[in-house]
Amino acid sequence: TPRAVCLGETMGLLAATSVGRLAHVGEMALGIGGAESNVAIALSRLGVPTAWAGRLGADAIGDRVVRELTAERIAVHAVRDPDAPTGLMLKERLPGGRIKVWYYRSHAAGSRLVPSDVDDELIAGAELLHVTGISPALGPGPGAAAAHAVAVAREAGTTVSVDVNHRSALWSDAEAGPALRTLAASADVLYAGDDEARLVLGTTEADPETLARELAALGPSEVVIKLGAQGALALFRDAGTPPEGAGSAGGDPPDGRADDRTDGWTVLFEPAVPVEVVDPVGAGDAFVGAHLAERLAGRAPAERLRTAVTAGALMCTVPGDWEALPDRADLAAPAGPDVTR
Ligand code: KDG
Repeated sequence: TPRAVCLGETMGLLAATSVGRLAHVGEMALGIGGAESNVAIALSRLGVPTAWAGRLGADAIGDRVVRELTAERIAVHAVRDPDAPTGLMLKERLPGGRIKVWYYRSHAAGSRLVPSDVDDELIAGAELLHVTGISPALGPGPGAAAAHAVAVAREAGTTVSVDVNHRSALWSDAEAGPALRTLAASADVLYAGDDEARLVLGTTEADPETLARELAALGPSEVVIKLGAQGALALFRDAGTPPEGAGSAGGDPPDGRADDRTDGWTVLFEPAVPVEVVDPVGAGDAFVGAHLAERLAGRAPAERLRTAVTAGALMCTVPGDWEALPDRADLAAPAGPDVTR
């Protein structure tokens, strides 16, 4: 049985193979994409038996999604919708390394996900449920399905992980703010970028630690703020495993990490691994998947954060939303040029 369940929309992904406007580009490479299935792939590659749940068209792209996820050893729990196609996403590669994403997903199968599509037993039998703010952005059905999955998880004692994942192409900030706040409040583990944290909180506050503390006040026992090229900050309730290097003997925290234990919460900072960014899409999912995998492996918060930052950095160095997601061997490999022996 799966230890983790990721619920959301997975689409066909057409990525331009050369730089230029889609008005001119002649060739696109076909693959699949979806934030929640990216996290599922990350978890699976890091050794966590994982399921992905969602709704697909009864079409060839739907078949492609099933094949790819199955090949990643993910248990696919998909409703196949005969009346709607699988959604599509186009990636345009613009000069200067900028990547623009075009969605063709309204009225697609994923937007027609409803609570009755959710397999309650699958979620109740797992240790972790992962959902994102993309589901409520897709419409009331997927939003209700995610909320239902979260309710089932909470009832069963399954840990709820939420990545805010605000998609401004899908809904306005004004609509998203309150809905994302409700979802965030239902999480045990919450992931947000600093901009997303401000949107959820309706604040202009800039300091990541304050953002994390205000998000934790909504309910989560662990909040992770993704700071992109800066790194990441985690705030967690002390009840669990003490952070690495924070034993009763005291001593200085490891380099580059702030360790501030007050009021029953600990805050940790992990700087980013500097890399040459080729394609940042999927880096956030790599980060979240790696963090959750380490959590399920019982690793201490500092190690979770370090692995997450490493996985996110690795993902930035290659094109593709998920293909480069690391396995354990990739994470253990030393940084530097690849040497073929
Ligand atoms: O996080 C990467 C995702 O953005 C991508 O793979 C597709 O789910 C996706 C989305 O909604 O943008």
